[in-house]
Amino acid sequence: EDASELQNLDALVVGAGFSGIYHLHQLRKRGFSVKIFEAGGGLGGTWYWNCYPGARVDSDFSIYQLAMEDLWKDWNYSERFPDWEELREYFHYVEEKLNLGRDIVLNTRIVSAEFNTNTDRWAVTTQRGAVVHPRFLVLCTGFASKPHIPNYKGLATFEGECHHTARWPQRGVEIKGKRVGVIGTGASGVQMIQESGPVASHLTVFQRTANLAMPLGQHKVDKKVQEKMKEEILPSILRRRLQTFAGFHFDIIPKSLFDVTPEECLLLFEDQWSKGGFHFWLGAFEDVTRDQRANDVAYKFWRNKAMERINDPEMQRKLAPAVQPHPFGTKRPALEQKYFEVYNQPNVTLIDLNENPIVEITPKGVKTQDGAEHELDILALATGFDAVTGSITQIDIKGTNGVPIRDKWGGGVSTYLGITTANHPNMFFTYGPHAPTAFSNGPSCIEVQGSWIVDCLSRLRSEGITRIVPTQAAEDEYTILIKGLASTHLWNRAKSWYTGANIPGKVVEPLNFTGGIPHYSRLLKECADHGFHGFSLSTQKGSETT
Ligand code: NA7
Repeated sequence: EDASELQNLDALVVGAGFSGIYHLHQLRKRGFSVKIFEAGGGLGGTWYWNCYPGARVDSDFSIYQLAMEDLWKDWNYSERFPDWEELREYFHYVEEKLNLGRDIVLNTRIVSAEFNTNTDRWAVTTQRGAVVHPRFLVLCTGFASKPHIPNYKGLATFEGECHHTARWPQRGVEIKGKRVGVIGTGASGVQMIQESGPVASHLTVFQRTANLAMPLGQHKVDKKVQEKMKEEILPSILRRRLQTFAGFHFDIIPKSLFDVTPEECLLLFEDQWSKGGFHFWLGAFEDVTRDQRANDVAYKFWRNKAMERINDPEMQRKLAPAVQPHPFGTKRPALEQKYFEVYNQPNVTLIDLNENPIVEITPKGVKTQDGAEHELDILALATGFDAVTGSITQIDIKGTNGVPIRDKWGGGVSTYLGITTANHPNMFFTYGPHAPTAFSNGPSCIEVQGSWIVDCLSRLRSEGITRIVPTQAAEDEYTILIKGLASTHLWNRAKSWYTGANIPGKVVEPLNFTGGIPHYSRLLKECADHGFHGFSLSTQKGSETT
């Protein structure tokens, strides 16, 4: 790299997933000098790291793309829910189409950053010790880039192959004919389990909480059908995303489940169920995630559907408990294809960790409290992430008050607009804390936040402003709003990454903006329309503006 070019960067973008490439392209287009530093060996973010067997997206192909530059015109997905390999091809396509590669530095992890108040620039240090000094730091690190590996006794002694799902070897691992163990039944675990069950010699699943999984509804997408869709409705679908609660092409039903007759409700449930995807969750009556009584109706429907597919009563009891493990939809339901059928296979064992916890990992496998040693060749840790905040707090980013972000958020997260945080000037983050992250289609959330950030930087430049930082008061107010919005619903009744409850010792609090995309967009717009209300803006004396 040309050293001087890197020293005078207007913006350093961290991460080359959807958000990173959006920012690179849009900022470059407006004449900013920008680079992406990406820790992985390729583009794609989540789809670079998550290459475990069966990894695929849970958003329909039509909404899982960037709307900018009419990229969709020359791209076709082959399946309704594309897998990681096809998603990587999509990133490759975008990279070539927009000529992004020349400004992306791969295999480069950021380890620390400190803002220099004399120059209004960040000093950002990479793992190899290189330091760059961008005006703006844009963290496009996603919500799931810090894997969580439970602290099992003996984990390092295991003699087979053991990998976290998000650190699955890029070379792949042969699971056919092997004794496979999977710990965790979140979205990743469910995908890995349904892929392993049919091919492994034996599959042992270690489950702590039953996943209230719903049918994916996968199918091939014909090229002709897709071309027709592009001519007719795809542009509308892409715009529609930003008008719905979760950034999907369908929306929550704005009425109570009890406003309709039980018959109408049942027929509607059946209809949503048959559509596959998240219709039954993100297209539900508005009170399903708000009112326990409405939630009970949805859970009962879900349970009947699951029970029909499981043969053994013991399996039924563990996978579809009579008492719901948490209100339906307050924890991310997985989307599955043959998940429940896997448990009808004779080569599959399901351990309920509440009844029979893991005691230790041995050289041969996993030992449970009942004394059994489950022998394995491959152990997959589908144990999730220090989600939402971990992607940012794993970088040593020092505030202007000397407090690292890890410590600042250690007692609870506070942000302004889910995009910035006090004492960290000229730093933006996307698809992270206090944004619609957990309840949104990634590209939708990213386009809302990204367009705001790009406009903000353009305006600062035209007004000669070199520093922007939210006030503590604005941050406090926004953080109260986040808590208020979450408190009206049942979200806190589930232990999950939505609230940090999945990580031992992490403060349990709402980590997401739960008011939906349109509400969130409105807040961003109001802020910008009122001269970046809640921020203090300043200009470095004598500094040449970017
Ligand atoms: P998740 O959804 O956080 O799932 C992690 C799973 O691992 C979940 O079933 C956990 O059980 C289980 N887990 C975590 N720690 C342990 C320990 N110590 N012992 C046993 N089991 C454990 O992560 P995913 O990767 O599946 O999905 C993350 C998101 O990516 C997903 O929501 C989508 O948005 C895409 P628990 O449920 O906490 O009892």
